[in-house]
Amino acid sequence: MMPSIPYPDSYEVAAEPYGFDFPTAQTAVIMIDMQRDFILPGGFGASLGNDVGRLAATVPVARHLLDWCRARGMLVVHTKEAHAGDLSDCPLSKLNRGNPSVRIGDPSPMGRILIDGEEGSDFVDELAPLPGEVVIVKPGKGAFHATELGNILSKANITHLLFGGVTTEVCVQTTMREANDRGYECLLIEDATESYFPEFKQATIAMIRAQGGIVGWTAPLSALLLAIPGHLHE
Ligand code: C5J
Repeated sequence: MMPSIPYPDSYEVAAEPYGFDFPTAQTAVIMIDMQRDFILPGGFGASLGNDVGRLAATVPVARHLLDWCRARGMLVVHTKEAHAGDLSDCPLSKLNRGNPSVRIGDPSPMGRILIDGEEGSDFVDELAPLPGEVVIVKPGKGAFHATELGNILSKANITHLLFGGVTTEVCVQTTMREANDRGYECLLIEDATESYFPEFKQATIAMIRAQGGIVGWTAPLSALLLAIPGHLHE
């Protein structure tokens, strides 16, 4: 294999399929859709019959990832899948898909489902954005589609992205693929992401790192924490 050209001032994470080099000044963390509607009992995900406890278990790991990145001055981006109250940004195809008994925009115990500004569409308390952090409200599964994310990352000179959030095979994977096609080097933090379907999570991780990292890299949070010397036990 040809040796890759190193990024200046970068650190290496022991990742799969091989080491992931990242320069902290050009790295952002993107936390995907850690919203009550997907994670808490009584939300949209639970109403579809999913075991939301699987997703809730990632919240402390996701918080650890965010805090670690915050402590290193990295750009922090939070995304939420949410629509305007009049559903003008929700295509009929999305509204009707799956012939659901409850639809986007319908009332629920946490307000109208996946409508921006409603209780259920907001972030779980532990992962609320801090002042100054970027919040992307996205109508699609991918965070680059119909949002300002691409412009924000290029203005900040970001080249590398760390990913956490839910669900692994839907919004996380879609956004990683969008980012990969745009030239970003992407690392998925394996224990900061989850799916309602464990086999889908495992398949997504395998797909990302297949063929020499066709979509990017994956590593557990512990490997990221070890990457920067002197900060082993935060
Ligand atoms: C889904 C998401 N699964 N955030 N959304 O509809 O992955």
